[in-house]
Amino acid sequence: MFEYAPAPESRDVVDIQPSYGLFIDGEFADGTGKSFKTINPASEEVLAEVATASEEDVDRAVQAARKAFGTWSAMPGSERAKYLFRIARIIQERSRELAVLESLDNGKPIRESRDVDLPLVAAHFFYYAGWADKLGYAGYGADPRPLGVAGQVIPWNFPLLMLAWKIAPALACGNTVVLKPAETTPLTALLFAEICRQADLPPGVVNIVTGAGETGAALVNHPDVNKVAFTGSTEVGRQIARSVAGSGKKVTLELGGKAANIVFEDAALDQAVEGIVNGIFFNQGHVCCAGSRLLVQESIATELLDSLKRRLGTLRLGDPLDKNTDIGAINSAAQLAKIRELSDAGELEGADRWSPACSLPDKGFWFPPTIFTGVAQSHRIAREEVFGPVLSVLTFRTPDEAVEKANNTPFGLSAGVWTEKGSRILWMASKLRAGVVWSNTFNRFDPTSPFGGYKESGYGREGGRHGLEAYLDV
Ligand code: TXE
Repeated sequence: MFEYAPAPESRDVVDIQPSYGLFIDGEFADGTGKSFKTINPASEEVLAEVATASEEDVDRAVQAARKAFGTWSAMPGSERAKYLFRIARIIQERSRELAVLESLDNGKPIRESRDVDLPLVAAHFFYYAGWADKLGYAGYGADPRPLGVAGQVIPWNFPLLMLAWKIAPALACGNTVVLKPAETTPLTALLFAEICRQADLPPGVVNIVTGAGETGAALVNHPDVNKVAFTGSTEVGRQIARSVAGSGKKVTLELGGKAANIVFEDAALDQAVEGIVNGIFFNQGHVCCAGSRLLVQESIATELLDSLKRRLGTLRLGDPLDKNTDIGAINSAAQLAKIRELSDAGELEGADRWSPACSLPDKGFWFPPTIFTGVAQSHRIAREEVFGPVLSVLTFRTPDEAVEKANNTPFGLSAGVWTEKGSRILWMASKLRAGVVWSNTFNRFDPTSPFGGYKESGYGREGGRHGLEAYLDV
């Protein structure tokens, strides 16, 4: 029997200041510009006022990173590793505080920030710390060189984890960093800045500039930035690719997705149901590799959908700090509006909408777990990234048809295959145009595995040995 942990987690474990400045050259400093409010999406309560970095602030941060680059890149890899190991250990020690802050600022269930995000964040720092003194053995020649200053722009769905994916490999390779967190989730990046100080990381090696798209644009377009790493919308990814074209900057882009989770009639159905739920409802569906299209073999469609609906009826939506919560708050009013708009379009285009009986809190941004059946490939909910707890169900008869439908998308980030047949798994994996293919599981991550997409899902790989390539001149 499943035993529930006592609920809820206390928010008193975090000390949120009323206002935050920028982290430049090892110090928290006031910006020269304006400020913005970051709110708790589950209650709409203002958590803090955060500085908006102007172009001038971004310039100061880039200059600090440039100044630090000389010493940091010249330091033996074994020394850089010590700092990264230290950061990883402090993250573990302060993981409860980080997890609570992440759930407050993002809206994700504490069970996810505590049990998924934070362990992975620490694991990425440990993993890349291990590479820092072995770069000569990474297969890129004896003496691969760091690129210089990395300008990194990250989204709000996994604020700390995206920070770890970006900062850990950059520092291990000897680069210095200016990172801009998303405007709706800046707080854990600022707590991470404090951790850098606690770890005695030399000033300027990591700089954090907060703000919205203008701050991000000032960073990626700064002439003294050598490498741009971006995770976010395909639209902004395109803009960035255009604006840095011809500048000599190296670029990696991790953009949207519209993954197919493909269930064959011989699959273990109970496991598949859990995988479908995890695939689309984990983190409220705010996941670039979310299994947002369920492709189910026609012969088992009714049985699978019945059991999926029964399972959805047991999901608990509510307070992100409650340890029993499965589905937290939608990250922002803007994202909620987008989810509503696409779901309404699904109904208008003729798909059937279903959600379990579920009452939504009065305050905050919420959307119930939702399934659309009778979805055609031409429907917007089958083509566009909803980035919310919305599953579109399509059916297929043959493996060829499954492949054709799965690949019929402008994206190519991930896919899932559920079958007991090993040969079919291998055949499907060879046909699917997706950077990651999971089989009989979904949404599994590991720092040793490269992650990234085909087509409009972007280019470059993060994670694993391949993740080093993005930060080295080889
Ligand atoms: O993304 P943006 P938004 C998708 C998802 C979502 C949609 C919109 O479908 O519904 O994008 O989300 C910074 N130059 N993904 O509006 O705007 C911005 O400040 C430089 C998928 O939040 O791309 C933030 O830090 N930076 C995705 C980051 O880009 C700019 C994760 C992402 O914001 C900028 C998030 C500019 N011109 C959304 N404009 C994934 N791949 O996981 C904005 N930013």
